[in-house]
This record gives sequence, structure tokens and C-alpha cells, in this order.
Amino acid sequence: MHAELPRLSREAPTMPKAGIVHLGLAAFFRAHGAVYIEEAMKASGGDWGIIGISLQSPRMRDQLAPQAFVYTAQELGPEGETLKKIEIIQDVLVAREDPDAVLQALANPDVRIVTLTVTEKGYCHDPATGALNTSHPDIRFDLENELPVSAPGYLIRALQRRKAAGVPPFTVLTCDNLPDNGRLVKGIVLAFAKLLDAELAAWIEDEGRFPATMVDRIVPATKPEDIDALASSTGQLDLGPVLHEPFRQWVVEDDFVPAYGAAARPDFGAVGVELVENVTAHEHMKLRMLNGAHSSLAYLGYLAGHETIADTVADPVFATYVKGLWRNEILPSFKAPDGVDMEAYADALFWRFANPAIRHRTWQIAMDGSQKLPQRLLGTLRDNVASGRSCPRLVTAVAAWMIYVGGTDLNGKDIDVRDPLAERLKSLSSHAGTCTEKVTALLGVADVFDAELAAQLQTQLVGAYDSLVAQGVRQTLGEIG
Ligand code: CS2
Repeated sequence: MHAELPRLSREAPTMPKAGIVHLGLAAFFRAHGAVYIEEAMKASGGDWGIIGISLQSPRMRDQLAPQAFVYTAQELGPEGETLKKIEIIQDVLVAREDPDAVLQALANPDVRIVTLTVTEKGYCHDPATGALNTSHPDIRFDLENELPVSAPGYLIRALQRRKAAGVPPFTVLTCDNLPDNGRLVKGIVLAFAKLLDAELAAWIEDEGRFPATMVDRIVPATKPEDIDALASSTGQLDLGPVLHEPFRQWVVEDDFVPAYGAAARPDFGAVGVELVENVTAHEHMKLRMLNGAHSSLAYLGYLAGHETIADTVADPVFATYVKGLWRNEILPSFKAPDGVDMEAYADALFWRFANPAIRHRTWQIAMDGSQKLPQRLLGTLRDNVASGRSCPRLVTAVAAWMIYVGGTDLNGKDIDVRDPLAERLKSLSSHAGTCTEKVTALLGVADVFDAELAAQLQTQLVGAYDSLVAQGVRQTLGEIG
């Protein structure tokens, strides 16, 4: 594995002071937010070095520490690639190993922003309602202990330290694909704070800020072959490269902690981040169009035997399916952001999905569906049902998810389902006999489906489930047209 090659190293002689702590350091943020922040600092200055936190595993720290936390961002276009060295990360701390060091980093007065990519399940909320799940074991632990384990716990305990030290709060800038993500995190943090200390909650409410954001860049997981290929072509060993598509977008509500004045955020405007008053229209566009289609293609594509999204949309039945999904079922469900041509957006999305250089596995996107379905597919379904529009494509995607979480594919082979509810979903499905009973049992999972929508979808879902089982995926999609 190229162990003989020199390790990638830092070029810049001095490191900028850290102004940001990032919770949940993984490939997406390193290929998206970190790149924008580095560019903004180069363009306009400021101390915006980043300290990354891994909540669980030491893997990221162990990969990056021997190369001074520098890594390669490898942009993969249909016609070739470009490499960029990213030097903005100063350090990576592993929360499991030393929670107090993480709280110290978060309480440091130089830190003015905490960015997060802890994935949907990391917020410990109820996906169907968005509220803090106070019976979540990590939240129960964090309410009792000063050294936390959950992301909300770290935010709260660090804010508590800052308040005690007379330091203003940081801006909490979530970069996860959740609906109304800023307000959702604010609600979670305030609910938690109220259970601890009403004064702390009032202080956070007055002085803290939780701007909502829309983040977009397709970043498949890096594989060992990618590391090898990069080492062969550069002659240097980088154990932590990130691979990404050329496209990127970041829309951020310009609402940062006022106590820091002009030093409250990097000069995002200088590097193409769109600063807006309200991100909702952009968020609907992205979560419904991109992520909704991604999840639909992931379950259906997986069941049809396709390994990646690019392979899936190269199959003509799926190309027709996804275009029909956008045009007939997703586009009519929301108000487009001002000035955005949605037809052009959908066309561009298709080519992003089709980019053969991006090997984004359907299995990877299929993960954590119980946390993703509400904002990706169910909100769209609810709006369509309310307007009397039928949605065979969305319904078929939800039926495919139901088959997927049953843990056996259409050829009887086991599926490695990764989901916080995996065991419960699998057992509900396997204890039910007929397709109708399986659909009914899964529709009863209140963390995912609200009762009203479940009742409205029941009959159509049974039909779609039956058809997928009886005729297979391609035939079912072909019949929808
Ligand atoms: C994907 C996203 O893994 C998934 O669920 O849908 O990570 C997607 O690639 C990004 O949101 C694109 O911005």
C-alpha cells in the first residue's frame, strides 16, 4: 500500500489560529465547508483555522495526524480530475478519548463558530416531529453527566462553560441535510438547556444564533483503491483524501452571533457562498430534488442490482423514472427559490448523477433511511396528497425502502441494512406474513410516518410493494412510464 512513499505534508509555514470547531469530521465537510472556509480566509483573511472533532472513532485523527492534518481534495469531472491540497484543519480530537479536551476547544473564546455534520441520527431527535428525543440513551446520559457523549450534549455543556466564563456563545452552523436545519438544532439545544437550567436556555435564546444552511456537493466514500491510485499518480501517500464532484453550493442564512461584529464569520460572500435571509426555498429544492431522488434511486437501484447512482441512471428505465419523478411529483410540490430555473436545475442534476467518475454506491445512500425519509420523500408526498396529485414514483420508492429494510433482496439475498432502527424494522417485517401486513407494520413506525399520511398511503403502498415483489423493479418502473 505505497508505505515506501513520503507522506503528504504541510506547506504553509504558519497555521492560522482556530476560529471554528467542526463536530463530526468526515468526508463531506472536508470536501465542502472546509474548502470554502480555506478559500474565504485566503481571499479576505481572519483566523478561521478549524479543529475537527470525531465523536466516536479515532480513524480520522490517525489518518490525518501523521500528515499534519493536510489532505487532498480530488475533484472528479466527467472529463478529468484536479487536485487541491487543503491545509485549513489544525488538529483532530477524538471525543470518546478525551471529552474534556473537546469541551475546552469548544469553550475557547477564539472559537466563534461550531459547524456540524453529525448525520441525521446525530441530533438525537425524533425524525417525524423534529423534537429532541429525551428518552434517547445518549441524551439521558448527557443530562446526568458533565462530560457528554452526544453532539447536542457537547454544544450545551460547552455553552454552559462559555456562559460561566463570560464568553459569548458560538454560532451553531449545522451542515446536515435536515429540514429547517438551523431551527431544528436550535429547538433541540433549547429543549436540552431547559431541562438543565432555565437561565442557560434564556441566555442561548438571546445571544446564540443558529442559521439554517443548504449544503450541496456529492462526495462518495473514499475507498482503499482511491488512496492507492492517488499515491501512484502523485508519488506521495495521503491516507485521507476526499473525492468530490465539481459542483458545489452553500446557502447560509446571514445570522451570526452579533457579539463578534465583523469577525463573526469568514468572508463567505467572497467565495460564492450565498448569504440569504431565509434558506427554506433552497432547502426544499435541494432536499426534495437531489436527496429525494438520491434515496429513491438508492433503494430501487439497489434492488435492481445496480452498484452506483451513475450505473442506475445509465439504465434507461431509471433515467425515465427519475426525470418523471422530478417533473411530475417533486417540482410541483414546492416553491422554487427566486431566480432559479428549475428545469435547468433538474437537467444539471441528471448529469451530476450520471457523472461516471463518481462511484457513489446505492448502498451508501440507502443507509439511515428511517432518518432520511421524512424530509426527502414524505414531506413531498404529503404536499402532493393535499393537492390531490397522485405520486406513483414516490410511493414506489417508499415501497422499495420497505422491502430493503426487511433485510432480504428480491432474489432472497441478505442486505446489510445500516440504520439506527434496523433491528426493529427487520423484525416488524419478518413477523408480518403478507405484503399487506408488512406494509401495515412498517407504516406503524411513528418515528418515520405520521398516522394521517400512513392511512392515506396504505393502499397505494401495498400495490407498489406487491408489484415490486411480483414483477421486479424494472418492470414496475416501466409500467409507471
Ligand atoms: C446522499 C447525500 O448519502 C446520501 O444520503 O444523498 O450525501 C448527497 O450526496 C449530498 O447531500 C449531496 O449534496
